[in-house]
Amino acid sequence: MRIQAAVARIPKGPLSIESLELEEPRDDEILVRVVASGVCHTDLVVRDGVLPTPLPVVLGHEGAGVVERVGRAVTKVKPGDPVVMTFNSCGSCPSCADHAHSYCHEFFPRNFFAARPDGSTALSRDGERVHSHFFGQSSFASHAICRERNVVKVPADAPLELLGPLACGVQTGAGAVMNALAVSAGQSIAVFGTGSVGLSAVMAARVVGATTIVAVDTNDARLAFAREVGATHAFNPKDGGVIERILALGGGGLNHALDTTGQAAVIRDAMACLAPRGCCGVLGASPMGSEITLDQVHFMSGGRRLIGIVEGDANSDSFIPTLIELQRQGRFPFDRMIRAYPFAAIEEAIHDMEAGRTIKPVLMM
Ligand code: CXF
Ligand code: ZN
Repeated sequence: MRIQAAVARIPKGPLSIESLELEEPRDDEILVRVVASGVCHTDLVVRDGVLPTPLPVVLGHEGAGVVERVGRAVTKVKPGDPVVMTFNSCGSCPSCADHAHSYCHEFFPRNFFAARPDGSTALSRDGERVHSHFFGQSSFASHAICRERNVVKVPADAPLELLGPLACGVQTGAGAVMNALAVSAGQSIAVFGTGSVGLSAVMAARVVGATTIVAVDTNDARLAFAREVGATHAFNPKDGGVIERILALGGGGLNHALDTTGQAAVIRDAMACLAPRGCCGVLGASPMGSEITLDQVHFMSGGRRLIGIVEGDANSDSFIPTLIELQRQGRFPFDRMIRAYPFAAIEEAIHDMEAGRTIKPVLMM
């Protein structure tokens, strides 16, 4: 079938909306009419050629839409079902067997190689091969093909135009707090970086009852927003002394820290804010080969921990509906981060995100 899709053709170049040919879904595949797709920072990192995704490719991995057709082997969803498309996994490695599918041993090939495991792609333009299946979906398009492993059914009355970001950014931040760090009532956390992932973490920390929630960012407007959605303290590194100001809050340091920036210097600061036995989570995309340096004695002697977190440790089939219900109850207002753009304005959406004008752009297909 003919579809409209935004194609990344040259590293760092603009995404061009083109008419492409999309293959029929295979037996184990699901064709989704995309209603809306969030834009994630990782889409831009990949567009810039920092990660090994082949071009030309259709990016996008926060798709929400309606199932249009399913292959013969598909039983999880049927035509007409409203769905969100999340990250992909193999289903057969030790992590998948353990329901830890964000730590799938094939996470990188299944999400970043932008092809089926057999190397084929579902997209083409006049015989030219265009890479599909980015994060098992390539959702910057009017239609996308996914599989049972990365499709999540959502309630029929849920607002599809808002749900795409739950597939990656929001799930990542909220899941880091609720699942990976397992922050509990009365505990403390600092969140470094108040983009959509960091703000989702702040909102989740409030939901679980953390009593000290520190937001750290160089953007004062974002810090003000962070306070509105749950931060009890907001510090701008430009004012200096962030570590000292956090340690002055008492308790010998924080129970938890979360770096959403992927910057080594920030991770080092986040570690420095931890109390003995505190844990710092790291989840930002950084260039291959990036290294972290730590104060080794401080790290070891307090029994502090540093962990990598992918997609918030989420079991998406249950976690995404939970976040939808929390939003419906007014307890997790992730919708406040979203600004909608027509699909044709994809470049404007990306520029606004990069300039810090928009927290989370969502493209309306
Ligand atoms: C990514 C971030 C970089 C590591 C893999 C998962 N999340 C999606 O945007
Ligand atoms: Zn993402």
